[in-house]
Amino acid sequence: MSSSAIQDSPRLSASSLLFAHDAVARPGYERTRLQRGIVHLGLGAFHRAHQALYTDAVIAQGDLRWGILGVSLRDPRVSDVLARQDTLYSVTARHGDEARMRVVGALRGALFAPRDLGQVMAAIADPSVSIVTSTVTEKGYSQHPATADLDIDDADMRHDIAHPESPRTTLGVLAAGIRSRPTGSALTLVCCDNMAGNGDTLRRLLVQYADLFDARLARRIESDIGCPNSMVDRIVPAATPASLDWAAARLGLRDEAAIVCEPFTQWVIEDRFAGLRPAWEDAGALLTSDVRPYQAMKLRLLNGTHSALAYAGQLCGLDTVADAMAHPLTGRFARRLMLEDLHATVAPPPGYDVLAYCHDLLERFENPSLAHRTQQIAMDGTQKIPVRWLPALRESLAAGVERPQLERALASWLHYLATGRSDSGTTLVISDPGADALAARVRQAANDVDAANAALAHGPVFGTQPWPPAFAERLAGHLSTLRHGGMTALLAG
Ligand code: CS2
Repeated sequence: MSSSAIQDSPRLSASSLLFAHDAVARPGYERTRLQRGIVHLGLGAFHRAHQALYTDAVIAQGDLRWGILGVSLRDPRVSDVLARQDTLYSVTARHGDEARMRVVGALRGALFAPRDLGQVMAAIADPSVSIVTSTVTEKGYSQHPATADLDIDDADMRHDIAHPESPRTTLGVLAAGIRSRPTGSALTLVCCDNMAGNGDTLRRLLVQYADLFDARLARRIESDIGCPNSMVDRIVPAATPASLDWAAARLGLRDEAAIVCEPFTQWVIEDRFAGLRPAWEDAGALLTSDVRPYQAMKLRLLNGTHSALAYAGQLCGLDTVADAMAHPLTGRFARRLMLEDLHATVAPPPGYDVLAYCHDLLERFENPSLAHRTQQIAMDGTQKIPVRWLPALRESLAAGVERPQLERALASWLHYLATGRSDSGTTLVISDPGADALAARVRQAANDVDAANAALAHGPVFGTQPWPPAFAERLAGHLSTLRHGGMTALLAG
């Protein structure tokens, strides 16, 4: 199909779905009978390609209670696009020449919280909703980076504390909805963001927030609301004009919310629900009593290596993860970081072969059909690095073990933040609200040793415990190498 024909294809909707290409799987249930059992906060591509698909599979097995009301909190574009498509969208799992496309019907509505706040709060308050899932990114939980407690200095949080009935933040919206729920109606919040102890963190912050204006609500959240920890995994790059055109040609319809992602998917959830839940295990999720080993394995090995590829890729002018994996220096760096440094810090979850897991990960990163941009993963490093790299580094240094590749990764991130330029001089787009303060410390230092020490003393990222002087010296050495010879010098040898 020519590109103008692709642009002009009819738009995906409940009525046009009939005309989708035959190979496309579609909702195997009557959508008009779907009830609303889940509210989801953060309607980005990840949710739509992950939790929504597990739920879609449960619904397709005949349990029609679990339709999802999707809520965007920051940007109305996705909810508006979905609303125009009768909340239908396609997901294509793609690796190399293999591609499987399905149209997902699990969304029962798509709202934009700042505009549709009353409806959002009413849905969270509705006793027939027994689950609220969230993917609002690490920075979406109003957590103070230095203290890990509620960030009461944040402007939106200050607004919510003063006006809890018209909230702007994730915590504010959740608390306002829960406050209006009839007592005794069980609710579970399933946090699906990449944070260690994500459910515990959400509960703690929500209780701290509620305590500021309604102590009874805080006690109720503490005792009645389920907050299981969960580990989520699927590589889901942001859509691009090219991926939307590719999906339209395959679908035979224009889908402005189309997702192209990897085939792999994993969801491990603690079985600590307060009330009803979909039988997600029938769709492949693992329900377990302790998710921490799975979280540590995934956050360190997958996300840790991803972040390293992102900064190395940005500095070397490599646009995608697959490009960075294919590049001799950055590809070798990623393999060594994962297999030599990070692997050694991970305790295997029950029955897991962590080395096999690593090799699968490397193959997933090499997937040539995903345009997973290094710039996307490089975002919000000040939120991600303390979760992905620093626990492994701290533990190793405390045991007297050096992690040479991880230390290089850390230096490359600081260099990226401080210079804002690739090795060839291209200006990089850095998107991280917490970055300026850290970058300024490195930039203003008189020499590399001061720069390393100043960075490590930045509590919001590196914590308040001192770091070993010998480690700071090695970091300074890497910063100097980077200044003089860029990533090629850092990764050579
Ligand atoms: C990535 C993750 O953007 C990022 O920071 O590391 O989104 C990653 O793709 C997912 O966690 C994979 O499950």
